[in-house]
This record gives sequence, C-alpha cells and structure tokens, in this order.
Amino acid sequence: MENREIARLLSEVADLMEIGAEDGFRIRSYRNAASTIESYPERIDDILRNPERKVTDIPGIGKGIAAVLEEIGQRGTFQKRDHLLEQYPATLLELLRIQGLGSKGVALLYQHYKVATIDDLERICKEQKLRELPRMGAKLEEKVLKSIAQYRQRAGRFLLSFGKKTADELIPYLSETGGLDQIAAAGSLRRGKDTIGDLDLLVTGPKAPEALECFVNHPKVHAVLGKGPNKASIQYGLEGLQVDLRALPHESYGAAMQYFTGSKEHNIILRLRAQKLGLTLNEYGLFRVDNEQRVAGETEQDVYAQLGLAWIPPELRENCGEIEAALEGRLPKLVELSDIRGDLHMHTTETDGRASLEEMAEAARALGYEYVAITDHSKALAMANGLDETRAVAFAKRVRELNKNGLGIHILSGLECDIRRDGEMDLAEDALAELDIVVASIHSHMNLESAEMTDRMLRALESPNVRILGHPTGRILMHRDAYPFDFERVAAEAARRNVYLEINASPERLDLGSAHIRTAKSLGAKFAVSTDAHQTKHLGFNMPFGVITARRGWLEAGDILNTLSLKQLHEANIIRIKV
Ligand code: DGT
Ligand code: CA
Ligand code: CA
Ligand code: ZN
Repeated sequence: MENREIARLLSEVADLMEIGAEDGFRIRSYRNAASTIESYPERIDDILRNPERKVTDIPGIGKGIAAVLEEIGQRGTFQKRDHLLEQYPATLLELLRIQGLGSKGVALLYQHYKVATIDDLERICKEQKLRELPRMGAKLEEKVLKSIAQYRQRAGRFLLSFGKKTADELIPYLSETGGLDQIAAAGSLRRGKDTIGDLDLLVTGPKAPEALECFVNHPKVHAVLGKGPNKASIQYGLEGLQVDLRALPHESYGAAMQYFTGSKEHNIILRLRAQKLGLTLNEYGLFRVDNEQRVAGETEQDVYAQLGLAWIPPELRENCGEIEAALEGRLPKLVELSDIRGDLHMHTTETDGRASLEEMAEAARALGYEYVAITDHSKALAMANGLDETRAVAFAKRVRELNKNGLGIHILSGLECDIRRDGEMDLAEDALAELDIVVASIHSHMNLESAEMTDRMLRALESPNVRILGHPTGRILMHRDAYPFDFERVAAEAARRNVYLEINASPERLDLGSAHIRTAKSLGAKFAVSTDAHQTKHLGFNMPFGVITARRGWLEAGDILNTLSLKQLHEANIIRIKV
C-alpha cells in the first residue's frame, strides 16, 4: 500500500473517532501519524517488510500506531477501523465535508434521524427538521443546503497538483513503450486550472497503439472505462481520477494539442475565426474548406499563425480577451518560473514547519534563489507555538547574525502575523518594525459578515509594517470558499498603500486565484508569489503552481515583487533590510 493510502485510512479513522466523541488525545495521534506518513519520503510498506527496520524510528510514530501499521501491512485494514465501520456507515465521512456541521453535528444527525448520506441531509434540511435539534436552527439549515450545492459542484474534481503528480507518473511510464514521438498532457492541466475534472494525455508515434495497451494495463488502473484503436479511458488509483489517452498521427499533433487543451470556449471562438477565413479547424488540423487542403496541424504555432494570431499561452485560453489581444499583438509577456528570485513566505520548526531555518535556506539556495523570508506564525496561533514580541525581536537579531556569516542565500527576517478579529496586528508595531518583512494573514474568525470582514482587512492594511497580505481570500480548494468581503475595495486600498497581494502557491489554496488576480491588477495592485512552505520540498514543489496561477491572471514579471533582485528590493525601499 502506498503512504498516501495508509495516511487516508488513519485520517478517516480519526474522523470517525471524532464523530464517536472519542478521546481527543488519541484522535490527534492518528491525525499526526497520517500527516507524517503522507509526506514521509520512504514507503512505509518497505520499512514494515524490512526486518532490520522499525517504524517506531520515524518521529511521531509510537507503539500504538506502529501496531496499527503492522496490521495494515498484513491485511490492508485494522481492528479499530473495522470496529468503527461496524458502528457507523462510511458515508458519514462525506458529511464532514459539508460546512457548518462538524463532527458533533454529524453524530447528532445520525443518532436522531439516521442521516448517513448527503441526500439524507438535504432531505432533513428541506423538511425543516434540522432546526429541531439542539443548538441548530433555521439559519444553519440554509447554510447546510448552500454548502451541499457547493459540495456537489466540486465533487469529482481534483487539485491541479494531484493531476500533475498523476501525469508525472503516467508520462514516463508510457514513454517506456519506446517508439513514441510525442507525449504530453493537454486539457485543464495544461491550462493550469486550480482544479481538474479529468486528465487528457496525447501520444503520437509508430508505437502509439502499444502505448494504449500499456496504459490500460498500468498496475494502478482502478477500472478501464473504454478502449478503442485511438483512445482509451481509465480510472486511475484509489481516488479514481479519470485519465483519457488519445493516439494521433504525427502531422496532427499541434492541432490535437490545440483542440484538447481547450478551453471549450476558447476553441469555439477559434473555430468561428477559422470559418471566417474559409478554413475549418478540428483535432486533425486546419484545412481549407474549398479544396480540403491542410494548411496547418503539426505544431500549435502553425495553427495559430494560419489563423492570423500569435501563439497564445495555454493559461490564457479561457475566452477572456486573449484572442483579441493576440490579434492586436498585445498579449502579455507572462511571468516565468525562472523570473522568481526568492520566496517570501515559509515556516520552520520555530512554529508549525518541519525543517529548521538552515534546512529551508539550503533548499532555497539549491533552487537558485537569491533570498528567502522566513515567516513563522505569530502568537495568536498558539497551537503552532506562534512567536510573541520577544521571540520575534530575538529572531530578527539572530537573522542579522546569520547573514553576517552568510548561508549562501540572504535571509529576510519575517513573520506571518495574524490579523486579529478587529483588524489589529497580533504583535505590537514596534516589534514588527524590527523585522525585514511582515506578511499579514487571517487564520481565525472567518465567519464574519462581509462588511465587518472588509473593515477588518482595510484596518490591517493600515499597519505601517505590513508588506504582504497573505492568502487574501482564505479559500481552501474544494473545502472552503473565499470569505465574503469587498475584494475590490481591499485590492484598491492595498495598491494605494503599497501592500502586495499574495498568490499563495500551496496547491490547496492558490489564493489569490486567477479571476481575483485580474481584478486586482486592473485596480493597480501588485503581487508576491509565495509557497507558504512548511517543509523543504514544498519550496520547489509549490512554486510552479503559484506561477501558473499568476500567468492565468495575466501577470508579467514586473507585477511580482519576488522577481526583483535583493538589490532592487532594497533600492526601491520596498523592504528596509536591517543590518
Ligand atoms: P476539466 O477536465 O473539466 O478540468 O476541463 P477540460 O478543459 O480539460 O475539459 P475536457 O477534459 O472535457 O476536455 C478537454 C478539452 O477538449 C477541452 O478543454 C476542449 C476540448 N473539448 C472537449 N469536448 C469538446 C467539445 O464538445 N467541443 C469543443 N469545442 N471542444 C471540446
Ligand atoms: Ca480534462
Ligand atoms: Ca477529458
Ligand atoms: Zn503561512
């Protein structure tokens, strides 16, 4: 079993224990183990099978969890889980994803009304029976119904990062067939959408039929949905992501990439344009209508060029003005990963990160960065052992010392300072003033009314020490929507006060998203693309998702703070680097 699957079993059990109101300490031990295992670099299965190794050597894995892991290794499940699944239907786990209920609410609904599925829950709300339960009311019914609608909308979608990982497993696997000319991902993955519905892969080459065969026989295939001479579809892995693979003739590769990259809306406009020019465009090529002669197809560049257009980067292909811009020669020169000179949001073991400052610095140096800001949490996040004023000031001093000796990369002393409910900074301004850079973020009281939330954020922007507004909308993809607030007012005010809006690159957030980025840019705002790394590997893994999101927001390098060199940051007086 893969680590990811083991982690899922453990965290599901923790969820069920929570529904059963079991001991919090034990629940936490399952959760911690799940998160450790999920990101553990070695396969737990391999360690279990090696008589010379012990899983208890892994930090955070005690004897109790070790026994559970042994059992999972032997029979794919464990006693505690079996026992819970006798008590509760597994479908309750899905109910936990509906906002507003929590484990206590789910337990109550199950005890009173035997609510076990989303459909049951919807019915109870519509029949106005939820409000009859203790501490629940009509307002909650409304909220739950709204949340159910949102849940259904996003069900069946997957994070972009998950699509990327899957493509990174399948593409090398298929390449091993040999005899392929091209193999690539198209669809929403190539456009960099924050979530994807399915994965679309294309191959060309003499051995493409063999690749299709190989594809449906991949060991992680959960189900084969269809297979023909030129196309196959599978459900991949436990999560069941659908993957479509299409085999095409070499001369159609560009046209097929164009067609299957989409978006559908972009393609519709493109086909209309072809028609106007007496051409017809499909996945096999661009053809003249009168004599059916092929005018383009082998490369995307040719297809766009024959339509009188500059090649349009996939991230822009959403029919949001990109075709007009291409026609008029005013496509933006989008920011690229190689433009990024540093990372301005990350955590260390000082708070809830997994690596030390030195380890993070070294990993960032290896990525070729010139600088990083270490931005641990502030004291309001007591669970994460957030920094108070004394620790923050001491940290700033420590960083100044470190930079004297030099770690091969410049360290900026930073803080991710909580924005309190009233918009005040969690730490006193004179302490914040000691730091090189302050990211201000909301981590609490996320259920305020729109007006109150807007005031809170405007108030936060007044702090003279805040340079970046962290994950500005608070969304968690497929879990939590952006909180309601007047985004345009906040973005305009941020622009006026020279506060940069974060594009948080962690794949669960991607916050700001592309629509907000475009709105903010039109209001004069500037941005920072940051990883919010909590361990070394996030630094390199997250950043491309942030950059692709920035590109979807039409951003150029000049819109982004961390494309500047340290010298430029210093000279522009954006960051007063303290020495
Ligand atoms: P997804 O999978 O929901 O995240 O989004 P896409 O964009 O990957 O959509 P998908 O997988 O249904 O199709 C891939 C691309 O193929 C799509 O972006 C455009 C093209 N395509 C698929 N079906 C149609 C269609 O009926 N008409 C047109 N014009 N293009 C289509
Ligand atoms: Ca797709
Ligand atoms: Ca598809
Ligand atoms: Zn953070």
